[in-house]
Amino acid sequence: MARPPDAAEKRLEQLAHLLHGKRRLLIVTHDNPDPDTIATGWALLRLARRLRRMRVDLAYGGIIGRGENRALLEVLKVPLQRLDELDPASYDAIALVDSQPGTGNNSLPPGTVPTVVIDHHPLRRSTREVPFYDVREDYGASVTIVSEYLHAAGMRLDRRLATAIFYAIKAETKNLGRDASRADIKVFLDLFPLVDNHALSQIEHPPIPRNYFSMIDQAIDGTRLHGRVAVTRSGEVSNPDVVAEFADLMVRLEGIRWSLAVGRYGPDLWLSIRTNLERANAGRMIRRVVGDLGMAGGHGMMAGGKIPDGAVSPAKAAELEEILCTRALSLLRAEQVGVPLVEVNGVVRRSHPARPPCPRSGASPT
Ligand SMILES: [Mn+2]
Repeated sequence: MARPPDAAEKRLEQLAHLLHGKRRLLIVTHDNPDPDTIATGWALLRLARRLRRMRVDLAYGGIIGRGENRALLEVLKVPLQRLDELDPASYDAIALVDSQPGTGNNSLPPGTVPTVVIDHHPLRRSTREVPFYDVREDYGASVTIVSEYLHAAGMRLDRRLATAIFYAIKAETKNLGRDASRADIKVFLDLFPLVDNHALSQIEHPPIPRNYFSMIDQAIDGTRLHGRVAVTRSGEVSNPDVVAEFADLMVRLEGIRWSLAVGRYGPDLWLSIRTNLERANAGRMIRRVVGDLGMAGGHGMMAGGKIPDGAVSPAKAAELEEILCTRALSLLRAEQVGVPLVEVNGVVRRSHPARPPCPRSGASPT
């Protein structure tokens, strides 16, 4: 769907009008922020400061797990703060980026109606109450939306911000190969000459902590193959991002079309779905898998979800994992009984007693 070329200018005017008279803006990313939400928030921070003389802070909830994301913040010196160290009530405007109210994946106090929402996930009803929202489901990255505003405002980007935006589009769309739109490609190409390639390389190849390899070991151990579907039950993970990393890893396995990864972090159960089928809808799939057990959302080829308090006890976690895996496998019309990912010298790799295969061998398909 083509937009008139002046669409960004109009939106920019509306935004400037809305922020008129405001003194403090708080921009909030989604929890366990990824490069897209971080870059969107940072770009919006710069834009808001340009539009209005106001104090603008950028904050996140959850934790920053992936080494790449930690490197992004460090190398580019992104001014991202912890939300629990700020008081949302002391701001007269709040912006939510790459997320929407009521999704359960941001740490705004419940009932908070933001002034601004910028996102590319499916539009939610509660977002219609937000004074300024720009939600474009056809965009591969939220940061592309704000980049169009920066362009319309005639702002020149410095190398740090340009690199952050470029990397966000690169990571979110897997080098433009996953859910990328023409708009994403345009911003990506426009920014290419401005990128700090040394910084980008440091971000994409960060030092790996030793426990990363234990996590890989855990993922391999907990993976069963059900035809073209890989299911990973990783047990406890060191941070929620790891679950998405497992799903990313397993969907690369030859012959695999879908991957589902489930992991326990704190009291919650986290899950991620990936597919390499370009016409699939991973977002719809994960919502059907999760149902009313928790919250979930996503895009065509990637999606994530969470079952709050789904891991308060190992027994409860195991029961829920069973339900989620069984649902996913039947929705994908895959065999309920899988085979281990790795065999050593023809011997099936040991299975961690805390992580039974999904579902337990011999379970009858439902
Ligand atoms: Mn995004």
